[in-house]
Amino acid sequence: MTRLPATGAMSPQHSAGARSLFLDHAFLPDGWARNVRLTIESGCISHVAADAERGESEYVKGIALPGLPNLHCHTFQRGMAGLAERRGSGNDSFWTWREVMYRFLDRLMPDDVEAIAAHAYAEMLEQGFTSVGEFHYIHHGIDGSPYANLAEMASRIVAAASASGIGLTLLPAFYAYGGFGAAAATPGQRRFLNDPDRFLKLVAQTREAASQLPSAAVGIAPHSLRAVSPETLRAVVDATAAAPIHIHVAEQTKEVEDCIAWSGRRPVEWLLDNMPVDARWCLIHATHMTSAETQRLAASGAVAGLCPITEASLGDGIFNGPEFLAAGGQFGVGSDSNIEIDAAGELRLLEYSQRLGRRARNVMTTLAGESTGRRLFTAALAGGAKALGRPIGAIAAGHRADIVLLDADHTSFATVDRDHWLDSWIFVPGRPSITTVLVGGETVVRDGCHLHSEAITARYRATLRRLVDA
Ligand code: NGQ
Ligand code: ZN
Repeated sequence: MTRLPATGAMSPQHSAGARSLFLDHAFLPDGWARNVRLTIESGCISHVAADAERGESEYVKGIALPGLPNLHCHTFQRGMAGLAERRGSGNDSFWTWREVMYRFLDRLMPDDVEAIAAHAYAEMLEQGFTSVGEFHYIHHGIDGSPYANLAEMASRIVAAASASGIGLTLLPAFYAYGGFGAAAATPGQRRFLNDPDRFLKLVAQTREAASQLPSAAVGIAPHSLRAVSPETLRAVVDATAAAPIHIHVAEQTKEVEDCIAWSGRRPVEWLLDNMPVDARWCLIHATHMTSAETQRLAASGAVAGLCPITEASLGDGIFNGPEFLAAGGQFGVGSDSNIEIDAAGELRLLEYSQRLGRRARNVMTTLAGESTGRRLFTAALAGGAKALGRPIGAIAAGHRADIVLLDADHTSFATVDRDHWLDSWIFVPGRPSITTVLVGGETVVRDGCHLHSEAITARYRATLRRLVDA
C-alpha cells in the first residue's frame, strides 16, 4: 500500500523562520490591493504592505484570496460519489439514498476512512477550501462496538487533515435514536450510537487527538432532532461551553412533518423555542422554514450552513435566501456529501438555485451595483469561520496565512475590474483557475495540484477498488 506522509508532514515547516511573499493582487479586508508584500511568521501573517516594492520577497504569481471554510462535510461520502445515481425499484429519494449510504459505510475500516478523507481534503485544498468542518459520526466498529480508543475514527480524520494540511474543525456527532420520539435506531445506524456520557468521553478523546494539529478546533454535532431526545440534547449542549454546535435541521419535508407530528412544532421553530441557539450554533440546511422561522434564525446569531450542491443532489429544496439575508442572517457553505468538491461551485449553485426558485437574477445580494460574487464570497468567509470556531480568513496581520491564488493568465481574469474576477471565478466555470494554495504559510497546492497528490490518490484508488469492486 502506498503510505501517506507521516502525520504532521504538512505542518508548517517555516515556523522558525519568516517567509516573505510578493503578490501582484490581493483581496484585503478593505478591498483589492496591488503589489502586496506579506510577512509570514509561525503560520500567521505578521505584516501586510500594499503598493510595496518586491525587494527580497519571494514572488508568487496570481490573484490572492483568503481560503474559504468548508463548514459541513461527511468526508467518507466522497468514496461513494457517483455510486448512488442508478434508479431503484420505487421512487428514489433522500431516504433511499440514505440506505445506499448506510450500506457503503458499513464496510469502512479506520484505514479506509483515513484514505478517503486525505483524498477529499487534498481536493478541497485544490478547489479553494482551506479549512473544513468534519461532521463526524462513524464512531464504532462494523458490529457497533466501540474501538479500544473511543476516538479511533476521529484520530484517522486528524491524520488525514495532517497529511493534507487542511485546517480542521472536528465535530463529533451525537446520535442516540433512529427517529423523533426516541425511536429505536436501525441496524444501519449502529456505528453512530452513544449515550451522552460515552459521547462526552468521546469528545474529550477527540480533543486530545486534535491537539496534535497546529490549528484544530473541536465542537459537537447533535446529528439532528431525529437522532436525539430533548433530554439527551440538553445534556450534551449543557456540557459544551464555548465550542461550535452543529445540527442538521429541516432538510426534508418529511422531517418537518414528522417533527410537527411529534412536537406540534416545526424543526427550526422547536430548536429556537427549546435550545439556547446563539452565535455558537450552526444549523445545517435549514431548508424548510416559514417566514417567522427565517426571521428568528437570522436574529439568533446562528449561522445557516448551506450545502447547495448536496441539497440539489439529494432533492432537498431551496433555502429562503433573500428573506434570511434581508433580516441580517449569516451563512456559510459546505460540501456535505462531497459528490462535487468546489468552493466556487457551492457559491454558484447557491445563487442559481435562488434564481431558479424565484425566476430572478442576482438574488443573494442586496445593494444595487454590487458584485454578487464578492457578496457571496465575503459572506461565506465570515459565516464559515464563525461556524467553525476559527478566526475569520483574511489577508491581514494577525490572521493565518491561508491563501488561494487564482491563475492571473486565465481568460476569466483578462479585464481590469477586480470584483469581476470574483464573479468570473464563481460564475464562469470551465478551465480550473486555482494555481497555488497556502495553509499556515506553507504551499500545499502548486500548479493546481496538491503536493502529495500522487501518494494520496494511489492510496484512495486502492481503497475504493477494494471497497467497491470486491
Ligand atoms: C448524513 N446527510 O448524516 O450524512 C446526512 C444524511 C440523515 C445529509 N443530510 C443522513 N446530507 O440525515 O439522517
Ligand atoms: Zn450533513
